[in-house]
Amino acid sequence: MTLERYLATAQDLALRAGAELLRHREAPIVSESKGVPRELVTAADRASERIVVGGLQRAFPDHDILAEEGVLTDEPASRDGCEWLWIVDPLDGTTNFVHGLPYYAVAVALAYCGAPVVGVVHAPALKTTYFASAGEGAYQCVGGGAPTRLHVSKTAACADALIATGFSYNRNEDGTDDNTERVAAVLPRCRDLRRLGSAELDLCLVAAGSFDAYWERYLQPYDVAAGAVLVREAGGAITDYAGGDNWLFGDSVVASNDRVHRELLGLLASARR
Ligand code: 2AM
Repeated sequence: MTLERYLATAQDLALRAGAELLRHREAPIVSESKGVPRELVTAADRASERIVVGGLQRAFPDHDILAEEGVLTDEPASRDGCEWLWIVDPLDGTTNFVHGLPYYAVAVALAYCGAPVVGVVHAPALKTTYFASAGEGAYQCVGGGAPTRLHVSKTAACADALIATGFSYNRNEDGTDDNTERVAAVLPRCRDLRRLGSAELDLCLVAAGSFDAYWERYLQPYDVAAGAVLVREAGGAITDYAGGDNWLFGDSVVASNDRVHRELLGLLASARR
């Protein structure tokens, strides 16, 4: 199975969609709520999605597509069945985009039999593209330069780790884990915490060795699929909070350089909820 053509198409579409996002940033941004308080959508999300999904439909008419805004697509019949499934976040980090922070990205992943095998995360305002495909390693390109190979950090203990997390839009809903207890459990035991606001970029920064680990709940497959390929190809680990494999379609994600994984899982589990 050669993934080269899939990776090249994903890179091309992510770059074109990223240019569209930058064009939208030049005009005032109008955002609407998606129904869940805080969760925003803009014309830029939809325009980016049309570019990526339209391009994928033309290039690979037999493949299924799961895209955040569903502009050109319906929910695929099966999300984790044994076929090719493209997973697209046209604008990950929408809140950053709306507020003028550069941590947002177009994320395009391809999964085979429910396992992501190609991932591209393009952050146009950072002029940085992260990409990986199964067995071929993880890379970043800055400013259109030559790709450089990525490796996770070698940090061996949470006490020396810079760890990222996020807070879900639905954190005020009854019975929802708002992450404050887990922050209270990890913060005293790590070097420091960061909250950048783009799950895909958080994962890429684990792959790049800047973050030693990352955790978050209530994400969707399009928030994590592409970055997960980067983490694994850079030598890292990705699991759910229980240390199992249900991180893509489940409701919790922990990614790390592998070395601090078990300790971080223990800290997260020690939280009061
Ligand atoms: P978005 O920017 O594409 O909406 C911030 O914590 C990160 O988590 C972002 O990647 C954001 O994706 C995602 N996120 C936060 N809450 C979410 C929710 N309830 N459902 C899906 N994605 C969520």
